[in-house]
Amino acid sequence: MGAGRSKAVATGLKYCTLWKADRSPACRAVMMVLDSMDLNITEVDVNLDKGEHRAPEIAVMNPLQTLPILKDRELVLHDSHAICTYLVSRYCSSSRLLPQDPGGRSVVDQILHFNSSILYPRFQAAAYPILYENCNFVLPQQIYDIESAYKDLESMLISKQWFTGCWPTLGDIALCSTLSTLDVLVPIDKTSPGRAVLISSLPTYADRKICSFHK
Ligand SMILES: N[C@@H](CCC(=O)N[C@@H](CS)C(=O)NCC(=O)O)C(=O)O
Repeated sequence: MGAGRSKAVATGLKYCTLWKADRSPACRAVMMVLDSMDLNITEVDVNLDKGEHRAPEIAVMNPLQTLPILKDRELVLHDSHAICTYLVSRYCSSSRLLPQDPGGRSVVDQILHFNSSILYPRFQAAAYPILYENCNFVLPQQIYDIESAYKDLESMLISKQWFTGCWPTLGDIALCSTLSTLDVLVPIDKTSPGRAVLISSLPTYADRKICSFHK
């Protein structure tokens, strides 16, 4: 596992370690949040294809045997949404990524729940047969479900540039990370104006950044 390939920069958060796989949208969301706060932590690459996430030292931290996993001193978290909200609440002085007022916070939570309960499971239903069952195409039901999620997202963006309002927040990062992988599985039609807005909000994985959020 990652020990040999881990990146120990640890400028700001020297007690934090993230176990991650770059192909995972959940992991990339955490990495984008870190980037957007200009924070570095120790990153450990875990190879999902080799089943490294099921190794005993991982299972002891996360009984669900999924990535990402964040450890900050004695605290261990294993859900990307919880990790992102923790990192921002703990280490970000600005409230732009995660508003502190109850109304603004609820709007972000609402989007995070949409990602966690609707979009991410649809990504998994489409990707897992390809990743783990030798299937080499996305099944018709999964295409239908993902297309219908695209329609819902398009509606959520009417008269808004970002899912949570006037600027991008944690909710946008989580959705955009999932969407960037979904777009590979079921391409988003770039010719429709609503879909063009959707695609324009996608991050380029190359630099893991959507934009500078915290300023
Ligand atoms: N709700 C979790 C989902 C985490 C998850 O399912 N991660 C996937 C990678 S995208 C995983 O580790 N899967 C284990 C596997 O493929 O066996 C989160 O947001 O962190």
